Amino acid sequence: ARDADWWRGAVIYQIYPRSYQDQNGDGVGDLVGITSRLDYVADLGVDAIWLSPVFTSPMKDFGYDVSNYRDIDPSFGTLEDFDRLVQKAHSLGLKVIIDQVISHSSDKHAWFSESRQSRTNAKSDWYVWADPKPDGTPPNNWLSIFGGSAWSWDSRRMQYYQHNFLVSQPDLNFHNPEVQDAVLAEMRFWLERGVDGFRLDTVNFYFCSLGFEDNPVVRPEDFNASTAPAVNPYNFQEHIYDKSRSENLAFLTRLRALMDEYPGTTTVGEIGDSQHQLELMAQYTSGDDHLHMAYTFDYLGGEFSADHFKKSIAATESEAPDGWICLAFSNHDVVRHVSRWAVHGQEAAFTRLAVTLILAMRGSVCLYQGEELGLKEAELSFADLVDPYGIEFWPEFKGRDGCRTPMVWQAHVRNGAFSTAERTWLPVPAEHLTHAVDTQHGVEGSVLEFYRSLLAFRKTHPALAKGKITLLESTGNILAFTREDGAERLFCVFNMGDSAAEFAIPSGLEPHHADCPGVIAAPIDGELDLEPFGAYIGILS
Ligand code: TEU
Repeated sequence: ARDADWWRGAVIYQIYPRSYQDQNGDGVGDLVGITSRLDYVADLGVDAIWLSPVFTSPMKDFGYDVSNYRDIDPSFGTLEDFDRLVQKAHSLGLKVIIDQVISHSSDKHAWFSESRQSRTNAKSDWYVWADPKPDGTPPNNWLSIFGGSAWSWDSRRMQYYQHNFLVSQPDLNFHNPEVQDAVLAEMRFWLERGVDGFRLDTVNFYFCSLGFEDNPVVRPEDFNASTAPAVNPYNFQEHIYDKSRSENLAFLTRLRALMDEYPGTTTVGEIGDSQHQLELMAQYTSGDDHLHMAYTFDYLGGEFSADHFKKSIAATESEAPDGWICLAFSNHDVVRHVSRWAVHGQEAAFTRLAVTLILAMRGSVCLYQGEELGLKEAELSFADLVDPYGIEFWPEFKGRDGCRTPMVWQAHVRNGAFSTAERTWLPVPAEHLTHAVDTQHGVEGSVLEFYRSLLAFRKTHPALAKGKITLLESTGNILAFTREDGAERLFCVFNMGDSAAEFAIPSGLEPHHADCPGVIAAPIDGELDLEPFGAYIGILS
């Protein structure tokens, strides 16, 4: 029987296709390569994979600029390769979530080629076009996240088009119902092919204000975007007109109706670059007529401290008690969490604590390829960079290449056995080779085996996946909560600091040993002594 709710509390493993496994030797990962590694993925004990985009693309933003939503980019393979990947995944019990980048397309998409021909053609209104100001300058002060104005001049239409990211990523006009119909039809194409869901890129960017009002300019100290670098002028605007419009809810209802035609499928929306990310998450995941899940940059950008996590958990539970958050500490857009939350000399303990924590919090979980090996951010030189975002803001912001380097499978094989090519699209860091899969597989005490045993532990404790979360009072570096569903109640305590700490167990609670991997602490006289970055998970009767 199909469990239509499989996504609640599911663990999703994100694969960045350019960097997982190259099978044809061109230095770029591909679908056949990924398929050959799915046994490894299934063996980890995750429920699903999320594939970053594999569609036809000029690769200006490495796949997040799609020029044909219905085909596979030749560098990744063919539609047949895709079908075989899905088949293999399903045979291993893995769901397949693909990335849909519909807020914008590539400027090489046929829709945009047509739209830019004239102001009167059938698709003239498919993108966000606007007249210049009388002096010829852009319609307003909106900025692109990747640098410069959000407007580019088109000399044929004698108008500007809007783009939130690269000049080559023109923004689709969702106010036009034909555009909504068109993107939903593209999604149906993949549902018919058997995918289990979509990760929706920049789901809060679909609608901008067609009044084209200037965004308010704010002082640097008043704006606190979680991930955009401080050197980026985008940080010094309050983005109230260029995205996150309320019209989006009605569109998400249409999208959900499509998903509901394919029972057992799911959606996870990415809510980025917003000061109101929690409110948006609450709205977008409310009821059963919007998204199934969403993630924000709260844990991808915020600090690693008990205070921050307490606040975020409390806010999520009060703002979006029914919403299903998708938790992630790392992905293809941010510095790998072991490096981002720099923990001098205690990486081993930190890595274990972080995954124990994320697998204990309420939500579904995205793990990012390589974190199960304990990989740190790759240190690259400017000459190595390919990410336009990093190239633009170097050296204050080093971009996203450092988290996108190839997966390392074998320590003593060229390119870590990722590829036989002379040169790979991003270098394989020598430091990563010492963490390669073959150095950890089956090795007791390795990070990889720790992830595996913890994922197995989670499977046998349904309260961790689907239970309600209740914060317990704590001070200092301690974060404590219970997880509870009908059948069981768990008691979870985390020392998020790099020195030992103690926690007095609230009276009335008597936790018992739960056999959670990595837990060495045991309550003595109502007190828990936790090592630096130590965790405790026990069963309450
Ligand atoms: O990211 C959207 C987004 O919010 C980014 O600005 C994010 O904050 C930034 O990359 C963090 O460093 C999505 C994709 O995940 C990203 O890879 C794409 O480049 C972007 O959309 C444009 O499609």
